[in-house]
Amino acid sequence: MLYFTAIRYKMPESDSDKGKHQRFFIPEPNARPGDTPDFSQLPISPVGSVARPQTSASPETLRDLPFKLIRTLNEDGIPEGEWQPEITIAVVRKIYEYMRLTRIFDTKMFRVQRQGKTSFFLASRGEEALGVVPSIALRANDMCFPTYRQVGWLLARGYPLVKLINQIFNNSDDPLKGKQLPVLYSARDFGFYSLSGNVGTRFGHAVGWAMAKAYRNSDDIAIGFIGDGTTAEGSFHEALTFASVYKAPVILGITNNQWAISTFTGLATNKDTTFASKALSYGIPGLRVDGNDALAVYSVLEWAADRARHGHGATLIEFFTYRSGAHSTSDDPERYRPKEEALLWPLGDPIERLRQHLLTSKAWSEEKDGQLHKMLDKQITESLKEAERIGVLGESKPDVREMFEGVFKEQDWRAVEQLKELGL
Ligand SMILES: Cc1ncc(C[n+]2csc(CCOP(=O)(O)OP(=O)(O)O)c2C)c(N)n1
Ligand SMILES: [Mg+2]
Repeated sequence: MLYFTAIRYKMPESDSDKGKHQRFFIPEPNARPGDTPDFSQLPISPVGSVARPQTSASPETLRDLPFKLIRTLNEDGIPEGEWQPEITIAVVRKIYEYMRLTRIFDTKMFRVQRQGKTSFFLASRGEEALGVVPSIALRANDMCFPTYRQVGWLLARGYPLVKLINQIFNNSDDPLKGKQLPVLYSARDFGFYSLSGNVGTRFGHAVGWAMAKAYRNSDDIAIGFIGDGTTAEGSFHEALTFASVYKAPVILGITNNQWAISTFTGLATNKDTTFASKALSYGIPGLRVDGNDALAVYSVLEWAADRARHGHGATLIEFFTYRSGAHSTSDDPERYRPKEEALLWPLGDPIERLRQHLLTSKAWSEEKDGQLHKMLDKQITESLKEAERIGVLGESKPDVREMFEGVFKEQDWRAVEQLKELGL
């Protein structure tokens, strides 16, 4: 067993260094279970304080942006500053509805896993804006290369709930025929590229897809996502090299939710910088945005999409947020972070903040809010019942023959042999 402790390395001593030693450094989060959470050192800019450059601005003029935080909604839910998006109240309401739908869906499906009806589930609690807002801000022909925490994209584009649940149950109507885990969705017609259990693969695929579109003179763009922890993988840097060298029309989003299962952001990047600042060495713009402020998220996406569609290339965006639930149904965050950390996150809850905005802008009421909740809850309960009638985990499954279909254009010899072994 390997123990990481502070190991002392004896360094060559100059006169002034006598007695000093270099210590092997292991980063540690500010607070562990039982400690009081401390967010005082987070680099958070005041609401509305960041200037919005022209979308045609050259990257050299944008070098301070990765160290600021773009925010629009103030404490009263009123937007401030240059990054307020041009958006109608009907679109804001739509964003809000789908964020609420995502939260209810996640909560119910998490419970369903505890009831043994599926093997695994993973929720996007606290990050609902990052699935729903891009889905609405980008066009139907654009393509999202998502992480597993962005089911909101599919919900906002009207992907049938029953189909999602059939996949989660891996029953006979699973649209992916048991080839994928629950939550690893794939829906090309909804602009949602296949998820993969191997984290970090999305960026390279997004850049390649975007390059192919540019090659064909299309103005479709790609958006790819990666988690904070996964930026420590080499594939992140390879994708950025291609994106910047070929000016790929792509938005590259880092979902910085502060945690990578049980490891904190300080293990993926030096605490004295930001994830967005990695853009600087690639010569592309890097933005940091409050991921719990749906209007700010919409605004930066519009900015980056406009650049990509007009030949100005890729933008790296750090969505600064907090994973307020467990990583997945297999995780217990109370073992590695203070229980109350999520509640004390200084940028609040994305759904509550948008609700407050709608209420203060008089475009919404408590009464309508209550009706909406009931309607969404009913929609999910009914879809759940319909999928349960087909069968939950183990009660029903896709035909084994389907496992061999739709993978290779021409059947692979191994699959042919396995089919024979099965007598099919
Ligand atoms: C290539 C690879 N390495 C490790 C894992 C195991 N794993 C799954 S999720 C995860 C943490 C990812 O954290 P982060 O990138 O911050 O994304 P988040 O879940 O916080 O959105 C790890 C290590 C994996 N699925 N794939
Ligand atoms: Mg993370």
